[in-house]
Amino acid sequence: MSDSLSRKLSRRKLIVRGLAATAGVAGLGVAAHIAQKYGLVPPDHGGIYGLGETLTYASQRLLTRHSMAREFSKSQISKRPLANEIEPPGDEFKRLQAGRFADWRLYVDGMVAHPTSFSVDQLQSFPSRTQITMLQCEEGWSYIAEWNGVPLSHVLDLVGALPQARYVFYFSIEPDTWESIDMADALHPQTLLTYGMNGDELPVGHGGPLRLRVPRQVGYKNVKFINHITVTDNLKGYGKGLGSASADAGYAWYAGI
Ligand SMILES: Nc1nc2c(c(=O)[nH]1)N[C@H]1C(S)=C(S)[C@@H](COP(=O)(O)O)O[C@H]1N2
Ligand SMILES: [Mo]
Repeated sequence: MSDSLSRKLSRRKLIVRGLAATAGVAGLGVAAHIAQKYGLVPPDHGGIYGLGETLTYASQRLLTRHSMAREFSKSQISKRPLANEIEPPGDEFKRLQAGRFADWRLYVDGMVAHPTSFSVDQLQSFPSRTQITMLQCEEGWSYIAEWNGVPLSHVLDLVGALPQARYVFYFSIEPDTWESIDMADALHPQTLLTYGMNGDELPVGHGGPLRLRVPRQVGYKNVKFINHITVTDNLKGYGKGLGSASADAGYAWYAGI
């Protein structure tokens, strides 16, 4: 087991213990039952740590459904933000980059009234939000930056996401890189389709031209080079059906902080 995974597991044990204590006489089984009843069961609950996953997700959702990720002041912006060193993703990306991303398209489909594709210019013409938040990698490091983009909720409104929708999948142009979030996070005001960072355009190293910033979840949920979004009512149909490439690889689908 990797260090970060064992660290996560011990943190999870603490949370479970906390919720068990809170549950008191009711006990864990009842807490899990309540979680199930109110739709607070994450898609990857079936594994060895299933009960822990459920209780982490359920307790976070009950306690923080409406809470905001912490925002920082300008003076707290990291001087040299740490970029995860990843290769720019292939020839198609390089071609689009050579054209200054004029031909980049974000396709939005699935359970929406009007499937639509957007250019980066179009996204930039929509009402924007600027926020200074922390990006935290599950490996333990973090940095603070100012992010600028259009709230995902605005784009979901434009395409007419249907009321039955429960999840939003987002895909990178990078192969096998995709995640999903539930509607509580998709419609959250701090969840942004980001095209700007620290007063400049979003550097390719940090996911330019378009990245989904979900500051209420850890680094790997913040996928770079987004070119496709699908709205659904279930998490099946991609990979092992656990809702994200990282869940397929053994990480938590819900990675709230
Ligand atoms: N497309 C893509 N997005 C990605 C990754 C990646 O490898 N490819 N790594 C993730 C992980 S694990 C982290 S911690 C953050 C790192 O973001 P940064 O490079 O801005 O520090 O990006 C996330 N988004
Ligand atoms: Mo990460």
